[in-house]
Amino acid sequence: MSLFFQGETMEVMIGGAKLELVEGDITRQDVDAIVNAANSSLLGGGGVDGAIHRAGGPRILEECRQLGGCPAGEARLTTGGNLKARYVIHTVGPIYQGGGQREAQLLTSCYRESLKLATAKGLNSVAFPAISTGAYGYPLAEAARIALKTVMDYLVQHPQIKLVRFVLFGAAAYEAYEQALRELLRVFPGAREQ
Ligand code: AR6
Repeated sequence: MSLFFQGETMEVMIGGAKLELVEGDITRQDVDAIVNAANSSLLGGGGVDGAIHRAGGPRILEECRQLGGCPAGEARLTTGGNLKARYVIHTVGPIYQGGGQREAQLLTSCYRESLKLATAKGLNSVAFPAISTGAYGYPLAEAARIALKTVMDYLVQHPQIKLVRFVLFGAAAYEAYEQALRELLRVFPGAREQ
C-alpha cells in the first residue's frame, strides 16, 4: 500500500492544447494565471476567493480596490501577489436561482471572458476552479458541462493557450468534471484523451 496520496488527474489534447482535470488547491498552481470565483465587489470573500487572497497576500486586494467591482459574467485582471501564478483573473459567476435567470449564459461568459483576458495578456496557461458551484449553488454536473464545453470551444479557436487546468476541490467535484469530460469527448471533434 502506498503512503502517498496521488490526487486524481485526467488529460485531454485539443489540437495543440492540453486540458487537465486535477483534484487539488488552486492557490498552489504554477501557471501563468489562476482564476478566482469572486463576488461583484471584488473585495474578497470565503471559499476559493478567501483562499486566493490569503495565499496571495494584501497586494491582490489593493489592486482589486482600484477596479471598482465587476458584474456577473465579466472578468478583471490583477497580478498574483505572492502566488506562483503571475496573474489572478477575477470573474464573477451567477448565483444559481433555478436556471431561469440566464445562469448558463453568465457562467459561459465567465469562462470565455477569463480566457479572453489571458489571450490579451499573451498568457499560455490558466487554471480554473469550479466557478459558482460553492456558495453560489450551481449544480455541479451542469456547471462542469458548461465549463468544459466553453473552454474546449475556446481552445480550438485560440491556439496561443497551451494549457487549461481545472483544479477541483474534493472528490465529488473531480468526479463530476471527469464524467462531464468523458461525455463531451464522445461528441467533440478532434479531442483525445492522453
Ligand atoms: N482551490 C480550488 N477550489 C476551491 C478552493 C481551492 N483552494 N476552495 C474552494 N474551492 P466558492 P462560488 C471550490 O464558494 O460558488 C465567495 O465568498 C469549492 O469547493 O468558492 O463561485 C466569493 O467571494 C467550489 O467547488 O465560489 C463569492 O461571494 C468552488 O471552488 C462567492 O463565494 C467554488 O466555490 C462565490 O461563490
